[in-house]
Amino acid sequence: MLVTTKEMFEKAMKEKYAIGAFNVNNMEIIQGIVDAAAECKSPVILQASAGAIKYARIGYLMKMIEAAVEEHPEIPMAIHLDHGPDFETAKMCIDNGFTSVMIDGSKYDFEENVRLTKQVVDYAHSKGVVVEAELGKLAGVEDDVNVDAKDAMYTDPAQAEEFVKRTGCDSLAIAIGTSHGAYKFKGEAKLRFDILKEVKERIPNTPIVLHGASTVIPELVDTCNKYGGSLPGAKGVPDEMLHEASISGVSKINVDTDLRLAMTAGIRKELVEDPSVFDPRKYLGPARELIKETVEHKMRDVFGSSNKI
Ligand code: PH4
Ligand code: ZN
Repeated sequence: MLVTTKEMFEKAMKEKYAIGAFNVNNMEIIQGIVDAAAECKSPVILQASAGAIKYARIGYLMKMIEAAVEEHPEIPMAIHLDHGPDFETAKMCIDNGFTSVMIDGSKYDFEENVRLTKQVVDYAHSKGVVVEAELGKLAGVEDDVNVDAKDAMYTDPAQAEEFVKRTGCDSLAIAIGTSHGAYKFKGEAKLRFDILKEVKERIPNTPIVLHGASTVIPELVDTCNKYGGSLPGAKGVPDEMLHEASISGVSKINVDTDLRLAMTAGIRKELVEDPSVFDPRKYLGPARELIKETVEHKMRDVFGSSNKI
């Protein structure tokens, strides 16, 4: 059934687990994710970025998600706008049936982020839709960035408290050292759990969101590389850290890169192993299966959302 993330997060916060939010761009990705959720009996968030909406077109995305909801009526599913860039995009998604939207004002200064977020919150709440906002910078924390600059990127817990109070947002994405993509850390992976703890102390009732949280699963990277890809030095957030986050107050964990890797690994392997293949079902089918296995692993072994419907 289609639900808002509000109901999902209430249960997740009480029972200390996280819900996976997986980026969708086409049918095989949607089916792989939803089949995994059904197998694990897990709630799931399907999220689309502005880029995904431009690529797949909003009508197609909504109809495919509608089909997924019909196929699995027992699974709580939310449809969420990821990184909404402006009020107009958020409004368009709300008007098209999304159950939650993110407004990403993190590129603006604090006051402008508050203003924009509040504008989206007012419209969304009037339509029964919930809002995720972001505070702090998710830019890759590079080795050569000096300590002061690194500290400026992380979310300031006191500001987070003020931000939530002034905007009325329903959940908050924070920066504690993750970043988007396949190259998150140059050296050892490190997340600022101390900042997460302080944020939770200040806003215990606000669900916290972790972006840029793919593991960059080494087996998938190896398969890509083995079959002609080139992803040297790719590195993500280890499963153990994501598990710790999910029992420490993070309620939503975003995953896109691992799905991209699964899809690419599956397609590369099939095409290289049998160069005579030209039926897309022959390589998209195995790729969809690899996405399903990847999502199942996260729900069951890392996020703890299995059997939580
Ligand atoms: N996201 C995914 C953003 C995808 O414009 P676009 O479709 O490329 O945007 O919000 C994440 O937090 C994913 O994190 P990951 O890269 O670690 O999977
Ligand atoms: Zn993100």
